Amino acid sequence: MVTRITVIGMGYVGIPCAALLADVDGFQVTGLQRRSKRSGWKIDHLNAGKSPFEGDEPGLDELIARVVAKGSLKVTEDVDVLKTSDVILIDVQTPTDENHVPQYESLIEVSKQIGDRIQKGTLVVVESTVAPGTTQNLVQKIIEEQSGMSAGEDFDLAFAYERVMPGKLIHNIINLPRIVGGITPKSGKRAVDMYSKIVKAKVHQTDILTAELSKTVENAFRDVNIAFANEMALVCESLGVNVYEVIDLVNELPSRMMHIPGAGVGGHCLPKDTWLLRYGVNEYGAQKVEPRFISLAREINNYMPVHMALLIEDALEKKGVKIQNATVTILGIAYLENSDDTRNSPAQALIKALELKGVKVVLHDPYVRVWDLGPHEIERDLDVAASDSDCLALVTKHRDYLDLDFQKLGEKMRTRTFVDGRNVFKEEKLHRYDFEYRAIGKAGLKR
Ligand code: SAJ
Repeated sequence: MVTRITVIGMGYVGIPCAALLADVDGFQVTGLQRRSKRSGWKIDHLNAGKSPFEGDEPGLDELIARVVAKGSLKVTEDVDVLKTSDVILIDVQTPTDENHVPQYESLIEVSKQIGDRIQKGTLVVVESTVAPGTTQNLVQKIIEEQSGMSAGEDFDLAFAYERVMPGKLIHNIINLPRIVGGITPKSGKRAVDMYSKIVKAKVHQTDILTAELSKTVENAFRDVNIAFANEMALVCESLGVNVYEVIDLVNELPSRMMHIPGAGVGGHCLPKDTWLLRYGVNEYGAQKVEPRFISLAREINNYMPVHMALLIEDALEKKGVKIQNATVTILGIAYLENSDDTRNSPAQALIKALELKGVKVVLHDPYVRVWDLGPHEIERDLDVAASDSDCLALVTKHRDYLDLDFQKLGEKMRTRTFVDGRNVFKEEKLHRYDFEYRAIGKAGLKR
């Protein structure tokens, strides 16, 4: 018997998940994607058997080509596919706004679409990251209202979060343990059985709220760890010590896993999951809680691009260039190395900080194709991006930047300054080419 699975939202999570499920015997998968201006092209692209991602995604290109050729994966914009689905996975974006409130427009819209079309016996699984309490208080309510059915009786409902990151989409889905929370043990078991077909690691079964919480807690935990490293980087800069050496020494102790400081923390998850956690407890909890520790971590991590701008200004001053007259080339617009993903990239905050100081900003990235966060073009040729520039500011550790030719770049630049946001180079090397060098955590402000 064929199981018909619909995956709503063809993004970083929905695509690899749909492709992996489509590779399972007996699973027929449909990706549901709006034909929007920004993402509509993905429908035809995927149906032609091609991955829409520019960065490295080991295994994904071949997998998509294979399952599309075999006919077990197709993508459509027709929501009526929901009427004939045995399983529906929700993989839509859940961003937060400037006040840190989750923007659930997409989640609400697809919940209504599901509620209007769902058949008895269907299993609905929320994979999108949500504030704890959302699956039951929002998704379940909407589906029940629209359909007149009851979750756990007429249809099954679960929350099962992903742990993917760009560059490891397939690897993480297959190899990392999965947490599944069901509205009833039966709903959970159905979801566990499905994931067990694609996940090699353990698939844990729990309740929905515990599963929602573990997702946001694990990312808030990572954010706090990075914030600690960032704060220590600022301390070390001030004292003239290399924080990376300190980290190596600290990490000699078992179970001390000090994280890595840098130009900022981006991505779809870390910058917002703390706020989802806060929203969940205040919206659905018995008492209001104002989480101080994790909110402070957010503040520290958000400061890092601003600090990058100060390091840039300082290096320029040393070379006699006023920041308002400078052209600064940012190396790396993606938030993660060797990826084309720009979601909440620290580069965005750095551009803003620099432009406030009157800087002309030039962007370089070897992978990023779509950048709709400002009027800037992205230059792909490094020599062109460096021409007449007063400063190179490295934000993302793309492999293309690991072996820069400073002699050649220096000749193209107007002023030789380099600000290293990811500990890629040693100060001595830059000095050899007459560059003024600043770096997060080891070569701080000189004034
Ligand atoms: N970063 C640092 N220092 C570090 C680690 C990361 O500054 O020590 C920065 C990175 O440069 C990046 C940001 O933090 O800008 C996020 O990096 P990340 O490695 O956490 O990558 P994400 O956000 O794509 O993925 C994380 C993953 N978490 C990990 O533990 C590696 C992934 O497992 C989660 O599934 C994902 O968040 C998610 O979907 O929540």
